[in-house]
Amino acid sequence: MFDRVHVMGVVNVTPDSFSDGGRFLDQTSAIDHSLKLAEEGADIVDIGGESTRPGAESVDTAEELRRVIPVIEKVASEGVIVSVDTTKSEVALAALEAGAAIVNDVSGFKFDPKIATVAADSGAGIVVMHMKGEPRTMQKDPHYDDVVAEVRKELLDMADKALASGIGREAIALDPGIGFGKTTEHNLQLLRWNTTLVDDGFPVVVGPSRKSFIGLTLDLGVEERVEGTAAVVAWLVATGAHVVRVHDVKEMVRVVRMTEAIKKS
Ligand code: HH2
Repeated sequence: MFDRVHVMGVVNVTPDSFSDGGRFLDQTSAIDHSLKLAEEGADIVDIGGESTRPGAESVDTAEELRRVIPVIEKVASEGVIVSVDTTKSEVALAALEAGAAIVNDVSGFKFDPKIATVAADSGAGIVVMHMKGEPRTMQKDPHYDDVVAEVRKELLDMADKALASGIGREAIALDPGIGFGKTTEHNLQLLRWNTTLVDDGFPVVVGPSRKSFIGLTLDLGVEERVEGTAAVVAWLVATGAHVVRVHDVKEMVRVVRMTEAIKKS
């Protein structure tokens, strides 16, 4: 399916993202950072204009378009593969027209089902991610009887929806949504059983980067989670994930290549 694990670099053109909020809000710094991530080895640069951190308020469509479209246009024109991190079909459509190749929908078509049609009509790749609830409230006591089985089933249902909308099987990737309506233990369980999801035959994208389950496990703040992220990335490569979504691209490309070398030896 993939000859090697792909690294997706994160660029948040937002004032309020949990780890890089406000750093790339102006277009020049967002473009420069995107190109830097590509130079450091990102296979895909994921550009988003709305934070989905727990408790985040939503952003209106016009503002999200204003934040991301000029950045996507420029970065894609430099030959970088761009994904757009959005839950809105209007933003997804404009991003694809501006040169994005992939739509990364953290709501898995739940917030705006028309995203599936936009992806189908364009032939773009689509990442469907699992989220329980919505960002404003998702971390208020999330409950599962069996987190691995439930997330897997919901992801396969979303994949069925994507296929029914006319999206090609090869264009669909699944993401368990680390930190989206999950406790630390839920996140650790999903990672522990990553092979279960990988076995379903769709590419698997996972975004553990700097997230609070790492902070809670190691008792570290958001600026000090790079080693914890590295451990998760190594585990994901070892257990068969296809794409890792990370902020620290230079470091994680090295972790990915090293772990792959062991795996392939
Ligand atoms: N996590 C975040 C955002 N988008 N997309 C996918 N496919 N998988 C993820 O795990 C994922 C995602 C949250 O991280 P970040 O973009 O750094 O923060 P924020 O939502 O605050 O902008």
